[in-house]
Formats: sequence, C-alpha cells, structure tokens
Amino acid sequence: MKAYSAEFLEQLYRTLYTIRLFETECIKLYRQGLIIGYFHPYMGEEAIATGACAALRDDDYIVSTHRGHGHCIARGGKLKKMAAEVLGRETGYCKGRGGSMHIADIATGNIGANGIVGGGLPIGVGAAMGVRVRGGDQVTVIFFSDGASNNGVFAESLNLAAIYDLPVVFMLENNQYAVTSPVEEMSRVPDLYKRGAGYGVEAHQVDGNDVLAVYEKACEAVDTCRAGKGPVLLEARTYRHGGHHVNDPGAYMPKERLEYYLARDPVKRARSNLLEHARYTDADIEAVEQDITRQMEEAIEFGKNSAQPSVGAFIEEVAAGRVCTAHHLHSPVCDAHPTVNIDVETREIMVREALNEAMREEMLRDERVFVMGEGIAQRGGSYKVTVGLLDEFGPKRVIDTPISEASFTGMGVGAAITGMRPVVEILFIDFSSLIIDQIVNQAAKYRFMSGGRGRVPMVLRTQGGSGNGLAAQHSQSLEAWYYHVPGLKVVMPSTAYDAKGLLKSAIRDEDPVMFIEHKLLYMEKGPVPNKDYTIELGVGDIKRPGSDVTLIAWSGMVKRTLAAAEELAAQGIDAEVIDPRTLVPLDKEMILESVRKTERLVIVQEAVRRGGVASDIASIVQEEAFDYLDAPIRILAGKNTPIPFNVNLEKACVPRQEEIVGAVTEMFNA
Ligand SMILES: Cc1ncc(C[n+]2csc(CCOP(=O)(O)OP(=O)(O)O)c2C)c(N)n1
Ligand SMILES: [Mg+2]
Repeated sequence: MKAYSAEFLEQLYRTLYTIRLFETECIKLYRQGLIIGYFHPYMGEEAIATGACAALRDDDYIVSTHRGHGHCIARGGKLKKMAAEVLGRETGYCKGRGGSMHIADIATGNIGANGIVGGGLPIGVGAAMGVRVRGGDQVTVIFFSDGASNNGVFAESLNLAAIYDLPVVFMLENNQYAVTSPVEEMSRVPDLYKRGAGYGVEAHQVDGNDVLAVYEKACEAVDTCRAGKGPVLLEARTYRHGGHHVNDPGAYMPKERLEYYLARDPVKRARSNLLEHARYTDADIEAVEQDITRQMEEAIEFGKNSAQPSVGAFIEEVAAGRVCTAHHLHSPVCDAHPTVNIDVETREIMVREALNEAMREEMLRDERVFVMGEGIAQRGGSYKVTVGLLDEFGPKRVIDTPISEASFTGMGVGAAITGMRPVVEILFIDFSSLIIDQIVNQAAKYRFMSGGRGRVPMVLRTQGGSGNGLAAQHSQSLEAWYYHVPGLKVVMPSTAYDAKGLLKSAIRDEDPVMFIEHKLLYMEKGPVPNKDYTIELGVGDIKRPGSDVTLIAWSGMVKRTLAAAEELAAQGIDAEVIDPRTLVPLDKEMILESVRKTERLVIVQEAVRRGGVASDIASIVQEEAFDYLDAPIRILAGKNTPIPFNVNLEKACVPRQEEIVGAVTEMFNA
C-alpha cells in the first residue's frame, strides 16, 4: 500500500462512516413513516463515492443516481440539508420537491441524482462538453450502475465522450444487480469495463469495496482526463448489502455471496486502514464515530423540526410561474428586450437566414452560446440554417454530432445546467420521440426538482409540419406533446421577423425552449430590421387587425389563414388574425381581448385535433370569455391520421384556405 497520511485515512473513514450512518438513520425514519416513497440505500458501495470524490477538485462536477446519498455526502453535501430533503422539508436541498431520488447540490458541483436509470449519463457528458467549449480543465465523474449500462444512452454517451475527447470519468458501480436482475443474466460480458474497448475508451476494473484502490484508480483517471486524454471508464465491483430499496428484503440474493461481500464491508476495511496504517486505537476511532454521530443527530433533528413546505405558497408559486415555466404567462426574463416596432429600416430575408442571423448574433454577444446537431457544421444543416457558423466560430462552438439524439440532447442539458447556452438541433420533430427523456424528464423538470436552484437555459431547435412529400415519419406537427409539459416553453414562428427575434429571446431565456420551425417556411422572405431586436416570449402578434371574427393560427397555418382573411374581406367579413408566436407562454390576454371585440373565434391548427393546442385555447376562451361569444368556437385541425406520402392525400390532411373561409362564412350564415 502507498503511504497515506493519518489525516487522509481518517478523512476517508469519516466519509464512509457518515454515509453508512446517514442511511442507517434514514431507514429508521422510513420505518417510522417519516420518510416516504422510494429509498435506495447505498450500503456496501460507500467506498466508490468516497474514493472517487476524494480524487476531485472543488470545481469539478459529479452526476449521481437514485442511490445518491453517498455521492452527495462524499462531495461535501450538508447533512442537515440532506436530512431535510429526504424528509420532504422546505429547508432541504430541493425544498422538499425532489426527495431522496433527486438530491442535487449545485454549489458543490453535484449536478444531481436521477430517478431515470441512465438519465444522468448524457448530462454528465454535457457538463464536460461545456468545459471543452469554455476551455477549462474541470473533470466530470458520472456515477451509474450495471443496469444503466444496458440503457442505450450509455453507449451513446461513451461514444460522444470518446469522439470529443471529453474529461469524463464513467464510474460504473457494478453492484451486480438491477433491482432483482443479476448482471450475468443481463449481459454476456459481465466484466462491464470491457465495453470501453469498443469505443476506444481506456477502461479498468477496480475493487469497489476498497476505498484506497478506488481512490488510486480515480486519481489516475482524473489525471488522464485533465491532460485532455479522457474519457476513462472505471468499473468498481461491489455488492448491495440488501435489497434494491428499503422495502425489498433481497431474498433473491444468494446468502453465501452476500456473506462474502459483508466480510469485505468497505466501512470495516477503511476502519482497518486506520488501525493498521495510521496507528489509531479503537478508542481513537470511537471518538471519530461519536463526533459523526453527534453531527448526525443534529442533522436529523434539524430535518424533523423543519417546516413542511406550505401548500398555499406552493400553489401560488406554480400559478406565478416561479417554480417552472407556467402556461399562459409572459416570460419575465425578456423584459429588458421589448418587442421592437417593425417600423424601422428593414431588408427582406428568408426565414432560414433570419434564424442564422439570430444564432450568429447571439454567439457574438455571448461566448457561452454554442450549437450542436447532425450535419450542422460543415454541411450547414439540412435546411441551411447554420451555414457559415463553423467558419466564423470554429469546431468548438459549432459541433457535428453522431446520430445519438437522446444523448446529444442530454449533452445540451448538462452544458446548460453548468452555465452554457447550448442550441441543439433535432433534424425533424418526428425524431424528438428519441429525446423525450432528456427534454421532458430532465430539462423541463430540473429547475423544479432542484427547488429552483438549477436552471436549464437551452434551446432545442427542430422543424415539423407536412407539405414536402416526406410521409408519416417526417411530417408531424407535435407541438402539443411539449405544450403539455410543465417546465418547457414552446415557440413556433411564422415569419422571418418573428423567427429572428424569438430565437434571440429563446437563447437568452433561463429555461428550456422548444423552438419549432416549419419546413415549408425556411425559404419564405419577409422584412427584418437592420437593427438588433428581440421579441419577448409570450407576446402574440396581430397579423391582421379586424373586427368581425378572430382567427388564431401559428407556424405554417398563418399564411393561409391570412389569405383566407383577404378572401373573407372581399365578402364583407373583417377577420382579425392572431399569431400567438409562442404557445408557452401563451398570450392569453391578446386572444381574450380580440374575442371580446369580435365575439367569434376560429382556431386553425395543422396538428391533429385530438388533445391539441387549439382545444386548450378553446377551453380557455370558453372559460374566460364565454359571455362574449356569439357563436360556438370552431376548430379546424389536421385529419386524425399519420401524414400520407401521396401529394393529394397529404394536402387533404391539413386545413385548406377554402375550409377556413367556409367555416367563417358558415358561422355568419348560421
Ligand atoms: C429508465 C428507467 N427504467 C427503469 C427504472 C426502474 N428502476 C429503478 S432503479 C432500477 C435498477 C437500476 O439498476 P442499476 O442501474 O444497476 O442501479 P442500482 O439500483 O444497482 O444502483 C430500475 C430498473 C427507472 N427508474 N428508469
Ligand atoms: Mg446495479
């Protein structure tokens, strides 16, 4: 064994013992009914968090798991805040919003635990990508277990970290079970570190019950990463000391095997190190343990005596949009950049050029902004939106990704959490089915689950809609999926002016934004101011003022709704056309004001009707302006079918101009 100072050996023992004691106490609280939900003990695995975190600098990052108490403590987390969080109290790390499975301590670089197995892998790679863009030398350690290594994002994340040489230590805590499934049944190669070779990643196996062995290997791996030669995969072999969670007796775990590992208990081994190599006596160690026990008692008392979060205050916070993005609220963050009147010097440019200008200007203004996606660098993107950015900003800020949507989106999430402003492009909104976890479970919830301490200022640019003969898997209008999720903003521009101003605001926003473009609009030209401007998210636009009927349309439907309005004008019906521009936040007031004036409403939506945004807008209007309505609200929506390939069939699926005109005239003739 290498020579270590007594102080260092004591420090390691303190951490191991603290983790063990914390969970022992939590299990008691669980049995008393004071802790609820899932509680996954880390017992038996303490040496891994302790050894790995001891190898890190204060400004490094870690990503944790559902078994995350050990990681948080080893990283210097505060016991009082942890106890309060697992007890669901306002004084906890996440103000009782996260609980045991979501503890994050952003101040110590602990980006967070995760209730989604494997969900943290791409996020950790993203933290490292942020470091690469900034030009720093921080290292990220991602903790995960054998079960997570069978999730697709593990393969994607390992590959992403490898191709960009990212400073990531993949710390695989192989406790040999995923719930009840033994690793040797879930993988033909149970020595999981061997997977590193397939990705060109340096990989090693280490005894996960020996804190010094873990520490030494982790130090080497961290050095390798800091020297720019990462990533490194470390498989630390260990064993759970019980079932999967508190209420699982683990009856399926072979007795002899458990006994084998109990005899190698990492806490006892760290204790022996003190006796054998630091000349501590049993009495010395007892004094250390008593000190920790006293701190633990104080922490648990603090947690138990802390106030429960106030339900009333919580409901108010939700309504005010302070917890995560609320529907129907203006975005406060852009107050400093009000909508610029279009009545300034302008020039005609295409939507795709407007989007390009928005990214370029924001990249010039803020060096935290960078863009990623498939073929966006050299090729300039399928729709030429990112053309020229590579030449101007170089490959560190304009990044081509492999076909790993889930994980490069997660990379955006991790980079955003750690202070960057990523703009991630998903080629078609249809492919966003592959990123749902990262956008819905991670990006959208992070601010909330961290008790408001964390932010994910990330833009996800994508495009949807039909009209190009691309058939069922490249033509959908899926905005309702994201409209439904608390914590996401949803932006859908219809003109070059809106596209540029909204994208600039989206990039400056503190929350994740789904920025959905329409594939038929990229070549549409429109006036765009020569001067810098932004458009506040949550402010709709009256595209045509009118007094007889309100027509609401967004994205690809705006142009044909405006054309319908001109046809109606020829018939003596003066239609007002409103483009909300952002669906979340929705400019409810603009819509209600218009309906109160016109007393009639028709909503035009390309997406299928069922569960759509139009239905939600209609429900808001009938709730808040029913007395003003002179006729039932009409919704014209896409047909309830996947988009067909044949051009005539495709056209028949989306509301046509004559249908809009017909619906309005019917309303007046009824
Ligand atoms: C994506 C996902 N699938 C399934 C689950 C349910 N689940 C929770 S923990 C767990 C086992 C995870 O095993 P492993 O990654 O080895 O972690 P360990 O529990 O051993 O630390 C499963 C399947 C989940 N939370 N997330
Ligand atoms: Mg496991």
